[in-house]
Amino acid sequence: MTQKDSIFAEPLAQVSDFIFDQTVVEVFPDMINRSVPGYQSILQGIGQLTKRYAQPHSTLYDLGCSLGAATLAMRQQIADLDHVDIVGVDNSSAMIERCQLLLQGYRSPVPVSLRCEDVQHTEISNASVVTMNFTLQFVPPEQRYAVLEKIFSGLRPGGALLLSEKFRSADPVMDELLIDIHHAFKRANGYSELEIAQKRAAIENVMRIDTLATHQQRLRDIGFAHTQVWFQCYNFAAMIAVKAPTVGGA
Ligand code: GEK
Repeated sequence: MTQKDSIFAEPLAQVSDFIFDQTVVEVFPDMINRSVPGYQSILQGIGQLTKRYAQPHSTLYDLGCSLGAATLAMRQQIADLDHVDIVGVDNSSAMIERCQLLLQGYRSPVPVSLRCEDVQHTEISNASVVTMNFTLQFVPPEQRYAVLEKIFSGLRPGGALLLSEKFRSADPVMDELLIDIHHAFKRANGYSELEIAQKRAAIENVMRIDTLATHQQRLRDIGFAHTQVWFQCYNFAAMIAVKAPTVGGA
């Protein structure tokens, strides 16, 4: 079964930038469950929202799929739709290889194809649901608009983007509060001060987070007709952005 995450348990002479390699793959389910408040609730919500927004004869995307947790949550809800398939994308080959293996353990009429590539290069077309569950935060900030714009163009009318992100508060006092209570959450889940501090140092260059206002403004600027935060716990939030249905309902 899944191993316990102890990657940052011993003092490191120098903390390198975090990468999603084989070591991370081995502990990933434990790591994400103990680090992301509400992770399981968000997966459940992704399933429910997929059920509402998935359209027959369309493709669903899970961008930054890791070990396929969101892919599975989506797939469970669309088994009765005609001609749907899911594309899972991750730029870590270690993640994609393990994801492929894990998916083989589940039966479903819905085909899933996995691609090892940067989401910046993923072509999106005929999409009804696109999920980015804690992935956009790893895309360089200056590339985020282009990635989201490409998703918007590839969505069918009435389609939805499900975007979950760690965020920062624009108010420095409140930001400190959110960071503190998130660290308390990690401590309560068994991470030591050393683990929390070293993980923070490893991630700070690779994960540059936006405010919720930045996210929502960008989604509106791109053209999404409706946006809403549907889940928040501390500095973690899940949003939905919906592309307007065509007038006349086509
Ligand atoms: C889940 N969604 O369990 N292109 C493709 N993949 C990327 C990129 C990129 N540019 N940058 C990072 N990744 C999952 C959890 S984890 C979140 C997502 C976390 C991949 C990276 O390899 C990793 O697998 C994933 O995005 C982020 O529902 O660990 O905080």
